[in-house]
Order: sequence, then C-alpha cells, then structure tokens
Amino acid sequence: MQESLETLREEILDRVAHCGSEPELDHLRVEYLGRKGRITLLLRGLREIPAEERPQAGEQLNRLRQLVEEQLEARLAELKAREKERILREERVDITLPGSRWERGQIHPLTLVMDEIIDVFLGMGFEIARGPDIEDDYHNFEALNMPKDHPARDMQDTFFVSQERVLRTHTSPVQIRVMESRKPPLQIIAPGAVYRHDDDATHSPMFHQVEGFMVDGHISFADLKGVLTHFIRRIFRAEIKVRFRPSFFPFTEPSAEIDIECMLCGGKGIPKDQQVCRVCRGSGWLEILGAGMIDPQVFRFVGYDPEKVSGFAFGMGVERIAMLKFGIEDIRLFFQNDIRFLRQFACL
Ligand code: 2NL
Repeated sequence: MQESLETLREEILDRVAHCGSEPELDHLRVEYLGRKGRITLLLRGLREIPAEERPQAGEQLNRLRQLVEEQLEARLAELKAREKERILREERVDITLPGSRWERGQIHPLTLVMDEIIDVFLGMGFEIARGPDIEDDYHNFEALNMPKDHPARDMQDTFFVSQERVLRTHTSPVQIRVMESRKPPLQIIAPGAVYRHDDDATHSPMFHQVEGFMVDGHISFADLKGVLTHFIRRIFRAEIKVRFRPSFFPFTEPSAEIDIECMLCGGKGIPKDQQVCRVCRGSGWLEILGAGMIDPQVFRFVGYDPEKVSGFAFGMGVERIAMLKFGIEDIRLFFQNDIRFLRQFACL
C-alpha cells in the first residue's frame, strides 16, 4: 500500500506537470478524482481494510487527494498565465503605426464645368430635362427639320445602333420630347452625353452638351441675346466682349454663332511675340455657342402653332468650354483619367 501510493503520487505529479492544456487537465481530474476516479475508488476501498490500518491509510489518501487538487489548481493557473502571455505577445498591436490613409478624390473638371453651366441657367428659371442616349431617327433628325436626304445629316457622323436607332448626336431630341408632352411657357435645359464619329485632339466620339430652349407667346431674338450674354458673363467674366455672328442650323431661323474675345491674346489675334495666337488662330474670337429662333417647321412637328408661339434654342459643347476655361489643349485628357491631370482640379 505504502509503496503503491508512492508510485501513484509520482505518476500523477508527473502527468500534471507535463499536461499542456486545460481540457487535458480536466481529463486528469476526472481520471483521479472523478466519481470513478482512482483516488476516489481507493478512498471508497478504505471500508475493506482492517480497522487499525484505516486511520493511517485514510490520512495518506486524503493527503494525496489534497495534493492532487492543489497541483491541478496550480497547473491550471500556470496554463492560463502562459496563454495570456502568448496572446499579449502574438496579438500585440502597435498603435503607434500610421493608419492606412483614405485618398481624397476630387470632382472631374467636366462635372465642375457642367454643374457651373447648369447653375447659371437654374438661376434664370430654367428646368433640367433628360432623355435616352439611344434615340430614334425621328427625334434625333426628322423632327429637327433634317429629313433622310438632308445634307445636314452629313455634318454629324452618326453611330447607328440599328436602321432606326442611333446614339444621339445632340441633346435636341430631349427638347423635342419635352415639347411633345408639354405646353408653353417652357424654359428647359438638356445636359448630357452625345456621340459622333469623330476622334482627334478637339473631337471625342463621346462628349457632353448642354442645349436649351425657351418658348412662349412672344419670345424674340432680344431674349436670346439677353439670356446668352448673361450666361457667358457668368461663366467667363462680367466684362468679356461677346459677338453674335450669322450662321445656319436646320432647326433654327435665323441662326447665330456666338463668340467671345480670345482669352489668350485678349482679342488681339497676334500677341506680343508676333506669332499667330494658337487658341484663336489669329482671329481674336472664340466660338462658344450656337443658337437661333426655333424654326416654324420644328414647332409643327411637335404640334405647336408657329403663329401663336415663338422661342429660341441654343447648344454648346461642355468639353470645349472647359478647354477654353482651363487652357486644356487636348480633349482626350478628360477621358484618360490620368490622376496627374485630374488632381489639378482639386478644390476648384
Ligand atoms: C451648337 C449649336 C444648337 C439648337 C442647338 C435646338 C433644339 C431644338 C430646336 C431648335 Cl429642339 N434648336 N437646338 C439650336 C441652335 C444651335 O447648337 O453649336 N451646338 C454645340
């Protein structure tokens, strides 16, 4: 008995000392101290040994049980402390490291200019209208006084989606649709992407337009001049010189193109260095708008009586205005999304 208890004690202490985890430790507890544990069974077996040996054996067994309980407890505390240390070591976060930065973006220069244009017209009481990028032949051409054999269709190299459907070559069809569905008085602008088969430093196959019109009982060319002159002075500067020059569009009569004095050479055409101005090519003027009084034929197409209503319409290219405003020489810069280009318009 004496010797076997000694062996058992050695065995338990050795196993507890080598135990590497809490579940393993629980296992040992059950194995020795559980309901059918080896120490428990030995304690129960005390009844069967002679009465005179019982107190001593009982004392030894109790001491062993107490020792095992203490050792299990101590080992558990040790394992917990070691685990805590491991977590502190392995899951350590260096809060002094710099965080990952969020790059701040900026508004695209075209959006900037587009919003500015829209704001000026909203300030004069115009409403914004939008329409589909894919249009039918009727709304893109026919209703704008450009029948199938009209030479003006040549001026716009059109992307065809099918025989009858095209990528809109201007935002005029948006305005046709507004007139078809509503009655004057109307003051509308139609901003958006348009498409033409054209691709060089000043032409992009997709670009942006703002067109607009005003229709009521007695709208005159004086209204056209007033609205567009105000617009130009808000977008460029209040003192800028403006010129209305006769022109032609199939959907307006009379028609005009509107120029501003060249901002590079100040309208001189030939700046100090005696070279021809590269922006206005020596003319001193820059074309920035097309406009005119809406043709009576267009009114008939949308069901208005040209005897009772009149109006003006205008159109401009947003890229062109942005290029002039910022001195950008190649339209393709707007669409390459080179961050070095885009960053220059931060905070504008
Ligand atoms: C330009 C010239 C223009 C219009 C667009 C228009 C629209 C309707 C009726 C009549 Cl629904 N006209 N739009 C009129 C004159 C000129 O644009 O140079 N655009 C870039």
